[in-house]
Amino acid sequence: MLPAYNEERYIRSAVEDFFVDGVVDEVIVVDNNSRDRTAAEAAATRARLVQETAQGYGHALRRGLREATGDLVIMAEPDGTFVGRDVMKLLAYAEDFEMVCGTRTTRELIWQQANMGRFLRWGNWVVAKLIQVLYGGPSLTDCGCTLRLTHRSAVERIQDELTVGGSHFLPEMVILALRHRLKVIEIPVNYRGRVGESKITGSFSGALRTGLRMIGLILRYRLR
Ligand SMILES: Nc1nc2c(ncn2[C@@H]2O[C@H](COP(=O)(O)OP(=O)(O)O)[C@@H](O)[C@H]2O)c(=O)[nH]1
Ligand SMILES: [Mg+2]
Repeated sequence: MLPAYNEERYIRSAVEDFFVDGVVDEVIVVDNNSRDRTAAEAAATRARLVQETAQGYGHALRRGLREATGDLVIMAEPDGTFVGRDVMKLLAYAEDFEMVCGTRTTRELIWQQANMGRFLRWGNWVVAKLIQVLYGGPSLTDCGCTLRLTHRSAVERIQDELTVGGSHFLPEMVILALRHRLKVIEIPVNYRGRVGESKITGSFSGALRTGLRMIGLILRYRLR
């Protein structure tokens, strides 16, 4: 499932890349009010196109989680940063875990053009450790990796409790999974350079704002 906001340049390639032969049955593109040709480009692919009008990364992903019909639901981004064949790595753990999260902070898998410099890498790591420590999670080293696999049954357990519509959505999913005692694991995935403009972590202020919102969310859930 691919959330898309103005991703006309890569959406077609992304759909093809994630239609991994023999394992992926359905690709859903959630168009989130794109003002470019994203919807038209997606309509020309084998993907199922749905329109989410509530604007935001979290809104788009939550819609995708509701739309997906398969037993295993994989989220990714249609911007060239993730590699379709990494789906196989997620699947390798899907038998033993209900949520398999990717991490983009493994040095060997950060490509040269990737937007994962020292600040983002350590920032993601620190916020992930906060989740790990406060919620008794497995080893977590990235709080913001969209590429993850979740069993349909696990999605159904947490779906109605998801509240975040913005860019800080991902930690909420993990926290709810851990609170429901679902089996969660994190594994290294490739992280490449982006095609098109980054709308969240592309600027220092955007990354900082998202990070602070994540920390606020993580602390608030713990105090409840
Ligand atoms: N920022 C943002 N991204 C959205 C929205 N709706 C869907 N998306 C998608 O969410 C993903 C993350 O955004 P991106 O610009 O790649 O942020 P980055 O990964 O931090 O560089 C992309 O696939 C976007 O197309 C939205 O309203 N805002
Ligand atoms: Mg991205």
